Amino acid sequence: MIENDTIAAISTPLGEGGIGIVRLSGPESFNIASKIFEISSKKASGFPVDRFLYHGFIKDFQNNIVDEVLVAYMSAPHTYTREDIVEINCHSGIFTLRTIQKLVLEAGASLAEPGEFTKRAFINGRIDLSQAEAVMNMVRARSEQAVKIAARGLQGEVTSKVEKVRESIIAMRAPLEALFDYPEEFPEEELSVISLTVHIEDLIGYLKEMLKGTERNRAYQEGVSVAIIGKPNVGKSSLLNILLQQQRAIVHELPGTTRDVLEGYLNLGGYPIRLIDTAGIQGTIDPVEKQGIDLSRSAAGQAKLIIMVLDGSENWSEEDQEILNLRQQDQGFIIVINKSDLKRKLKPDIFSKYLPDVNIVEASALEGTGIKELEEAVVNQLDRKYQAEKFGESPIIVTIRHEESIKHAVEHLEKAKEITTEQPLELVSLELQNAWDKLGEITGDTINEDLLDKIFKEFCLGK
Ligand SMILES: Nc1nc2c(ncn2[C@@H]2O[C@H](COP(=O)(O)OP(=O)(O)OP(=O)(O)O)[C@@H](O)[C@H]2O)c(=O)[nH]1
Ligand SMILES: [Mg+2]
Repeated sequence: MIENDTIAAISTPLGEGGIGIVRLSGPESFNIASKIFEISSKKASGFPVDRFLYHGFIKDFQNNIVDEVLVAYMSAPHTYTREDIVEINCHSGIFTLRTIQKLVLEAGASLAEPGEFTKRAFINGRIDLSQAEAVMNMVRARSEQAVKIAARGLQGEVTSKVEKVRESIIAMRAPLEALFDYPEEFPEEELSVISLTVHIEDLIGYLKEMLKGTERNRAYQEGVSVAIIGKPNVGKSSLLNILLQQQRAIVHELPGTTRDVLEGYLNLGGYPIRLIDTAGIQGTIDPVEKQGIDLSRSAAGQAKLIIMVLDGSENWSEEDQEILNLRQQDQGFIIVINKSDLKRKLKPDIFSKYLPDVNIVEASALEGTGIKELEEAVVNQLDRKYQAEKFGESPIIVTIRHEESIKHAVEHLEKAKEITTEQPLELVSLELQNAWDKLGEITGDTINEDLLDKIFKEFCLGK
């Protein structure tokens, strides 16, 4: 599966910045780069010396200077892709980066597909598939916790656990296979079915342990959506702004100010949070407002946690009751009684009646009181939802793909365990083989080309 062409792409974000990098990988990397790179020092003997930085200029084919750059050449196999790599460090301007990319393509490179550098690292055996996915998780990490989980994945923690189980499966299958191949030499009576069953049970336990905390790790990695809902004018947008510490949404004394779903990102207790402000929910005949309210309902439906805002200076209403009914069983839920700077009208008995166990925070978005308490309530609810144990001791399965493979492997092992008592042992061996295959999908050892392509397509360009 070794690919032979030389690929290139801009590997840093497209935007103004100190440095931008155009990266090449493949056997022609150096030849291609040298067509457009003019080294400044005439004394640079032996160019290119492996892993040295060379100062010089990128020139187009009409000999015009495009940019002043530093170029590094790294020879195979000790590189990210295990191929020859050239990195052109230029000034990070969109036009400069694009021009240099265009020049290397004209000089013979082909444009890398998203994730193709990492795919080559996988194909060439430098990393396995779970490590490649950890690379993507690292790039996307939006909190300290997410970085820690990705770093553990990068070091091959998932792989080593999975490989341990796969080795045990091989060890279990060996006597079974010997029995099928040489029945005279290995009489069936000598095979301990009981010890086989115990072994399989151990593996099932080990794999199930790996699945614990999956949802939480995914929450750290992918973030959690939290929707702020409530009647018009209760202060939802004011709360969004104060939590985000920026004027993200328009706040106005007129009810029905927010018409669309707005969102912003923040970090609370290690959770990257997508905070969603919604249009105030009420009965309306205005078609635009109606559409906004439909969006509010659907945002509420998709959120992991709902913050329902009430205006403490008003009484509980039927509309509040309707909004309360949007809450689903598996969602976290917090009530904010806002406008606590005003005279309180909302009667406390309403909560004992409708919301006996609910988490209530009193706040004033105007004066900034109760916000810390609200943040703590959010983290508490998420910790409870994801059963956060002490971080670091937990397993690190993050992706749904890994989770599915492990679950399937467990199913095969459970089948294998069942049939050990009934025989035939050929079927036990087959189920063990299936479990082994399923686990191999995690490391990429047993995976088909289409799935591989699908995984790497999700990577960003230049990675
Ligand atoms: N006194 C007081 N006024 C507040 C407080 N929070 C918000 N307000 C005011 O209430 C009005 C409505 O605030 P918004 O944040 O726009 O309310 P909203 O819930 O987003 O309203 P819609 O977008 O119309 O659904 C504005 O005039 C705010 O200044 C508060 O804690 N105390
Ligand atoms: Mg609003």
